Amino acid sequence: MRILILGGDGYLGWPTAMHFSMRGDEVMVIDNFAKRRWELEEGIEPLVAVPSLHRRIKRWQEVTDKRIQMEIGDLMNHRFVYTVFDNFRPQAIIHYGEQPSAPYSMQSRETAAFTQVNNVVGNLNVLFAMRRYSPDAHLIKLGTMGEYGTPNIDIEEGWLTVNHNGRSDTLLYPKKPGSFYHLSKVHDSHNIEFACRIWGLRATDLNQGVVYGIETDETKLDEEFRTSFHYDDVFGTVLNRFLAQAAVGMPLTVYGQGGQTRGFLNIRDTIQCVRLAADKPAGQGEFRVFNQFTEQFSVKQLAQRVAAVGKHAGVEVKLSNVPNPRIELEEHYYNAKHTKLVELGLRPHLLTEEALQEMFEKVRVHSASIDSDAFLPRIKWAQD
Ligand code: USQ
Repeated sequence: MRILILGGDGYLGWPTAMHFSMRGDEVMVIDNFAKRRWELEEGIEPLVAVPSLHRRIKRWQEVTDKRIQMEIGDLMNHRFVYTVFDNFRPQAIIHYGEQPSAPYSMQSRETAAFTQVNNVVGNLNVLFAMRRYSPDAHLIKLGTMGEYGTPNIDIEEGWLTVNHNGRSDTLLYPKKPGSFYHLSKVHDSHNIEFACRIWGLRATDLNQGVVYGIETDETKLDEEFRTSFHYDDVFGTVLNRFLAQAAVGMPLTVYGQGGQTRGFLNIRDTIQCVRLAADKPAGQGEFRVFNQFTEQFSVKQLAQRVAAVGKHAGVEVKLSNVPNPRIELEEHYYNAKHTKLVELGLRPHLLTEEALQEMFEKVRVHSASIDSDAFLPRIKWAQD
């Protein structure tokens, strides 16, 4: 299959590119290196420096004798997007190419506006390019479980059948997201559903939970294939942050009461889910939504489990209830369906004690380079 990966330099995009290339697909990655620029702006670095994309692709060819193609450019530039689609004619497009951080989007008017324009317009350009050059291609779009928020009813996979005043219809599930970033993904979902409905495009929206983990089968093949692991307050997701905090014996930053419950998945399962979606594409005109996570935990439960793993390794780790910089429910109902990917064959890598211990040790090896200034949350959702 000819697979175009948008955001191929990122935490998830690069391991995905290696995975499809390894199994023999023709892979092209696109990136504009915006994430590397945001890291400089925010004064943060990944746990281990990540070699340039050029270098990783060159090394990939040396080690595996397989070629990953690359185009450097911005999805906001529709001429660039059109040229790529015209030349490559993808059969599947895996779209990770967006600003992925909720805190970044809540930093200022400028970063909120940037996040929404960047994500929404970039995605629109992809939809128009598909219509023009690859109308039969399958869009696999990374959405987020955060689109739903934490409603006081069960969360369905994308759609909800509503009975109202004696009539019934199946509508996109109502959204109650918690940041301007999460809202950008809501807007994307609506635009994609509309494009499927009016132009007959095919798309799978993967509403992904919080990803954790440091390696995949392919990143392990060579030192230079590592992916970008963040533990800072802007790009670090909660479990990755807790692992880094525990590795240096710092208290775990549980925001507020820690009753916030979310769906989680291992980075290996991100790759697996995307592959399952690619291999069993949506039908022409179909907008398909899968909730992509394997287990749910509260923040407090996760912190307690990481502290136990630290203790087992001889590190005393405390939990610290820091004032919550976000506006979110800290105790709430949470029951999100997630059966569709399992029906397609997903075999989850669950968060066992062994898996946690292994990740903890992998992070601990690099503890000397961990900057503990990156642990405290600097960005608040509301002014004091
Ligand atoms: N949290 C803490 N302590 C921390 C960091 C986070 O208690 O040090 C809490 C937050 O308050 C929140 C939960 O952990 O309740 C998750 O926060 P997060 O930073 O791990 O995740 P989030 O901001 O929701 O965003 C991440 C990714 C985003 C993806 C989303 C999936 O950055 O790209 O869309 O996870 S989900 O959360 O399911 O919407």
